[in-house]
Order: sequence, then C-alpha cells, then structure tokens
Amino acid sequence: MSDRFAFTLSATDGRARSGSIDTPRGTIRTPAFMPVGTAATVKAMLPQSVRATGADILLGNTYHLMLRPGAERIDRLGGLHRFMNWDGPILTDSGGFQVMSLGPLRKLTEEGVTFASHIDGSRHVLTPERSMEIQRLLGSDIVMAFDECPALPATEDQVAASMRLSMRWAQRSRDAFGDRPGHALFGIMQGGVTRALREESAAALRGIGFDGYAIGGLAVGEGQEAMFGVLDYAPDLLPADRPRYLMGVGKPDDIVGAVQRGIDMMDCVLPSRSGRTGQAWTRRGQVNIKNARHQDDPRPLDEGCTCPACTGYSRAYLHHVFRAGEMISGMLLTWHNLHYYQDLMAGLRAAIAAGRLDAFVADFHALRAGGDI
Ligand code: PRF
Ligand code: ZN
Repeated sequence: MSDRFAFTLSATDGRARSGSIDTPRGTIRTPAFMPVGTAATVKAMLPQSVRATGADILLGNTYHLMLRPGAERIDRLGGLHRFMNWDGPILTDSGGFQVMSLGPLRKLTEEGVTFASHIDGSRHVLTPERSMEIQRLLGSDIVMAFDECPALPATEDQVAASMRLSMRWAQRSRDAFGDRPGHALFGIMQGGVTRALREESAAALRGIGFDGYAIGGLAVGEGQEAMFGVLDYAPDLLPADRPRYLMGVGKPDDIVGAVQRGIDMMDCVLPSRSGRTGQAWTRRGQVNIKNARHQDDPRPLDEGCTCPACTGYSRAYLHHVFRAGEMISGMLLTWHNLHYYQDLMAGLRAAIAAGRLDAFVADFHALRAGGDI
C-alpha cells in the first residue's frame, strides 16, 4: 500500500505489459479489467462478491451520480467508497461520453455541455471544472479529464474539431484538478481512426502531462479491425511509464487483442449487462442460457470455472431461473461473467510475466473455435 499513486511495470512480452498501480486504497494489478458500477452498484452484485471475482478497481460515473443521488449528497454521506461499501480504488468517468449518448437532449459549446436529465428532464451543465469538482466530491481515486467523443458517423473535420475541443478541455481539467496527492488525473486521447489526429491528440496530452492516459473514441461502432488498426500505433504515442486505459472495451477477444497491443486497463458493461440478459461468457465461447437445449443439462456452465454459479448449479437450473424471471439468475450469471473476465486478466498477466503470451493467446482462440458448447 502506498500513500501515493505510482505505476510500476514488471514485465513486457512483445508490446504487452504487466505491472501494478499502487494507490492509497490498494494495488491494481495490470492489465486490469474494471467492472462498471454506474449508479454506485455493480448491478446484481455485493461489493465483496465483486472483490471475490478478482477485481481490484471499479468504475463509477459522474453523469449518473450527479443526477441521482447528487455529488454533494454523496460527499455529505462520506464519499462514494463509504456510500457503496467498496473500499478499493474507484475510477470515475467524467460525464462527457455519457452525455453524448443523450443525442438531441444536449447542447455543446466551448464552455461545456448543457443537457436534459434522462431521469426527469431537468436542465444541467457539465464543464471541465464542474466535472473535476464532482469527481472530487465523489472521492474518486482516478479522475478522468472531461472530453467529448463524437458520435459516428462523423466526417474527419468533425472528428478533428471535436478532438481539439477535448484537448482544450483536457488543459482546463488539468488546471481545475490541481495537485491532489494520492489521486490521479488521466487525459483522454481522441481523434477517431485518423492517425494524424491521434498523433496530434497524444502530443497535446503529453504537453499537458497526466498521471495516466486513456484512449477514447474507440469501440463506438468502427469494428474490431479498425479499432485494432488504431491500437497498432496509438499506445506507443503515449508515455511508456504511465498506465494506458482503453475506455469501454470490450468482448473477451477485444481485451486480448488490446492487451497484446500495450493496453493496461479496460472497462466494459458487457459481463454484467449480458449476465442479466442470459448471456454467459466462457473459455469455450458464449452460452445463451435462455436456449431450450439447456433445460435438461446437468453440467455446469463451464466445467473448469470455480465461481459459485459453476460449482453449485447446473445449466438446467440456470436456464430455469432465467425463464422464471428469478433475481438469482442475474446474480449468478453476472458473478460467473465477472469471474471469467478476471480469470482471463489473471491469465494474461501470468502469461506476460512468463514471456508466453503468444501461446496463451493461441490457446485462447483454439478453445473458442472448438464448436458447440
Ligand atoms: N470518453 C469517455 N468515456 C468513454 C469513452 C470516451 O471516448 C468511450 C469510448 N469507447 C467509452 N467511455 N470519457
Ligand atoms: Zn463460472
């Protein structure tokens, strides 16, 4: 444990890296997957259960928490960690990306974004300064700069103008964040799939100086090939001695490809959200527990998995509780999915440390290609 924020690289394999981020609230082993706890809960999971899956850090959201229950209220109640009963590190997203998904409900200016709440239609303003204040009130350990992520389809001119606005906001975020020992501020690279724009964005962020660097504006509909195309060069545009965070990614094969390309941190709603809709992710691929072929199946979801869903229940049971609309369905499948994701991260970290990432990745793909599960 450290009273400061420090990133230590302990091994590399090709462009992949493994290491750790020390924070006053605990150590984050990298590459790390961060479960999403948007509304001060990882849906269907107790915090100690999330911890038991192997998670070192959670993600929270400025946008949702500012609207409900309000950042000032969370501050009065002792901060987000106390409020949600998670004592490990929390990274908070800055709100710009979530506001963007409101579409016509928002208005963008140099100053910031004005938008109508998706909950009650009330008007709100987010600026870099207010986003930094909210993330401070929440008690976030890793604060994200306030950015804008253009909605696709967008022209290159639109992507360029949006990226330059985000870089001006990055400077304002840095100025407003100030000096807060033990807390980190990450900048966010934008620039779509255009290399020159990514280079310009990276240079701007390096010039400002951050504790870590995120790659934003990917996994927004461009497809895996285009995303990997950017990840073939983008991580190397960022300082090697700082963590690199790929925002909002992804499926297991996206994660493996991103780690191979030098990414240290990721987050995604996929394992938790799909757990509530009957989708399981396993070493052999995806299982749709809704499917009638599971109704008499006494086998566990994944033979090799040590999670409570796989050690205590059959596919037939998981199918039954999903069909019956029982709450335990979302609980068990979310637990399994988060456990699988954290197992995958542990496997990637161990493989990088042992210098056998290529063999690990080959096995990962071979097992998934095995056919019917
Ligand atoms: N910016 C922010 N949050 C994000 C993104 C972004 O570009 C993405 C893109 N995949 C996910 N979450 N602030
Ligand atoms: Zn399991």
